[in-house]
Amino acid sequence: MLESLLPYARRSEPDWTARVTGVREEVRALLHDSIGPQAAVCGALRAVLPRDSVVARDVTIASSSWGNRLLEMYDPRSNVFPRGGGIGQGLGMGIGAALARPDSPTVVLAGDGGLAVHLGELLTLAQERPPLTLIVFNDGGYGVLRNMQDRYSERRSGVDLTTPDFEQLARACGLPYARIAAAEHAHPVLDHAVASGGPVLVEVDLAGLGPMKNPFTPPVTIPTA
Ligand SMILES: Cc1ncc(C[n+]2csc(CCOP(=O)(O)OP(=O)(O)O)c2C)c(N)n1
Ligand SMILES: [Mg+2]
Repeated sequence: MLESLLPYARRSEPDWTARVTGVREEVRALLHDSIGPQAAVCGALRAVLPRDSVVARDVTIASSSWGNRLLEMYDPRSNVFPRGGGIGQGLGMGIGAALARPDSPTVVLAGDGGLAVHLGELLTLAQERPPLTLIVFNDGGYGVLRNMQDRYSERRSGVDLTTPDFEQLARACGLPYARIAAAEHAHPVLDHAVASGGPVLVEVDLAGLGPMKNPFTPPVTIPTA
């Protein structure tokens, strides 16, 4: 079969690999730049995590903008994301992964809104105490929907939510807590949390950390009246 195709085979462009590598680097640099201070969280995560760590992600801006794109993954089995797009499952999936792989630290990326949907899983985390760092990106609501409403509609509705005090919530559950409120906190906080060998709730205070260059909106079509 292959032999019969040989007469049609052509040498690929000699600099093809270099061009592809160049485009990849360019796209990654653009993305890195566009996510502003969250790039520090992305970089710190990869720096402190072993290559085989599971990173389970809920459907939050941190996942859609960089966790699913910029954060390097080395094995499909460490790459856990709910393709159906439902919010709230990230922590449960991460706990499952962490209990299945107790020798490697697991990280969960969740938004404050998504975490609220399955908040009871915090108690599972507190009970089972796997080596899991739960990073909650707190922007006080459904950030991605807020961005879409700000861009495409005249007013906001149902997107600015009551969010718990995560420090008190963690304390009530007997979970260690740490906060990232500036880019320079990312590395030491995550290093400490991952090295602790147990569960930690890390809150990313997005108001403190600062905005992305462009508010993230997903590539979806909005139906018009
Ligand atoms: C079960 C479910 N309900 C609603 C939605 C619609 N939805 C998609 S993203 C999102 C906002 C999630 O908020 P949060 O977890 O705080 O992440 P943020 O967008 O603020 O980063 C919502 C409500 C969904 N995907 N799944
Ligand atoms: Mg949010």
